[in-house]
Order: sequence, then C-alpha cells, then structure tokens
Amino acid sequence: MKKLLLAIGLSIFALPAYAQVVEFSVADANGDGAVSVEEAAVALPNTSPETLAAADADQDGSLSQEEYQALASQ
Ligand SMILES: [Ca+2]
Ligand SMILES: [Ca+2]
Repeated sequence: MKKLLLAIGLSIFALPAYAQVVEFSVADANGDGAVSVEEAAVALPNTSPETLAAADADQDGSLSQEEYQALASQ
C-alpha cells in the first residue's frame, strides 16, 4: 500500500514537469533571439548550471532556439 501511494505521488509530481516547459519566445525575456544563462535559469529553474553549459552547444554563452529546445525537451 505504501509503495502504491508512493507511485501515485511520483506520477502526480512528474506530470506537471512536462507541462511546465516554457516556450522559447517566453524564455527569451529581452527578445534578442537567444536565451542567456540568466534567462534560462528563470525559465528552467530546476536545471543546473552544468546542464545549461552543456546545452550551449556552440559555447557562445547563450542558448539559440535549437539549443534551448533540445534542453527543454530532455
Ligand atoms: Ca535573451
Ligand atoms: Ca549557444
């Protein structure tokens, strides 16, 4: 019974995580066409700095739409 409750609790917790993916256009708060590390930290607050750095494939310090979407869809 405890395991069943735990499984239900985890599935309820897991579902909104997918629904909470912020659109690129929203994540790009200043509208410059790229999501900076600071903007990504706001849009994806559960993402570690290491994961954000790894998502920046071309290492230019910000996430392009492609880089952001690859990260957000993980
Ligand atoms: Ca921006
Ligand atoms: Ca980049």
